[in-house]
Amino acid sequence: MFENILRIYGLNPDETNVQQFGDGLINHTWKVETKKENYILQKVNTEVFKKPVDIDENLTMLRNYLSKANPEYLFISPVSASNGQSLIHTDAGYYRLFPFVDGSTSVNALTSKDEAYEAAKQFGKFSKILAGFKAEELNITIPNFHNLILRYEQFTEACRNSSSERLEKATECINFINEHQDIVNTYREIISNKNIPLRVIHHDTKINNVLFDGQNKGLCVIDLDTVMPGYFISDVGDMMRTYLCPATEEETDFSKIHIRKEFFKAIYDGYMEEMATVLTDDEKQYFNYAGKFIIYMQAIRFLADYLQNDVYYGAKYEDHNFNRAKNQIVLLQAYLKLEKELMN
Ligand code: ADP
Ligand code: GN1
Ligand code: MG
Repeated sequence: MFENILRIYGLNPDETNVQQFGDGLINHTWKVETKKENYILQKVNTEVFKKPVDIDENLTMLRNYLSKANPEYLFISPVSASNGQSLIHTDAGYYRLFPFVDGSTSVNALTSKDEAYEAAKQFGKFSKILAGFKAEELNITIPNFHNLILRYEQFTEACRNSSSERLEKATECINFINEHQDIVNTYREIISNKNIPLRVIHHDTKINNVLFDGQNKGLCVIDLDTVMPGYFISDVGDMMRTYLCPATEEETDFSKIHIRKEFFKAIYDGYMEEMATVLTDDEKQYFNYAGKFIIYMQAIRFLADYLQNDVYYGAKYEDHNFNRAKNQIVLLQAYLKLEKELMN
């Protein structure tokens, strides 16, 4: 299956080793090893990204801007195939190839607060260098991706259309989501505040979208498919969702879910080291709202997917998305308990 694709990139299939790689939920990712170099091959999920060309154009715009604004910045550009294209379209789908960052690692959960600091700094640096880029020039690769008002509407729609069996199982979770609609109302406030601008936002700052070197220093951010105009709460919030807790969203032993306060400080320090001079005073007021915004939205997204028979995230076992939603609700409960103390 890969032979044709590898040849388009000028690689000899007989001299390459191709293995599935990473834990991304959306695209298919493989590591391609050759005698000379290693690569990451990805098949774009076109159920999620309806127009892969839009992503490819965004990557080109970002690369062009970053190479001038900060030539030292490590930006992982897709490799051009022999036809000169960085996105290839075959009968099997859309593919792109990235250079594998040698010596890099990625993790699904953080063990030290220094890693949280490093990762937050990498995402902060990305937004800071791009602060002069006109965010509205980017293509919108997933419309309304982090629009919480719409996500809430999709969730209520999913409740209406769910099977009675799944609806019954999810009742407690659904009630929790409905009782916390104040989180949606705060989002309304934010988007109508003229002092909270749309910026170039990564929109997927979970921990396995940062590469680390062998000494656990942040190297660069990856997974740029959802880089779009957005609000800073999206990036800060997903860091809180995935760095504060020692357990991942896959954990089903919910007793392992708790918030590590010192990791909050590490996120704040790392991100603010880059972004303190960029964010407005109004944005800074919402720093700790960011955590509940994204955890709540992720709970809604997993729960809505469960109610719709797992069409978006897929499920590796029967109640997978139900458990992920419950996990995120437990995380949100823990976050809400500590919310007032976190900034101190
Ligand atoms: P997805 O959209 O499915 O999450 P990612 O682009 O995040 O896909 O890639 C999945 C995983 O592959 C990452 O978490 C990381 O471990 C690894 N990866 C991706 N790009 C590179 C790269 N250029 N060098 C090294 N590892 C990479
Ligand atoms: C998806 O692609 P990946 O695995 O980095 C998802 C994110 C979710 C995340 C939850 C395009 O991210 O929004 O937060 O799963 N990406 C898309 O793990 O939906
Ligand atoms: Mg990813």
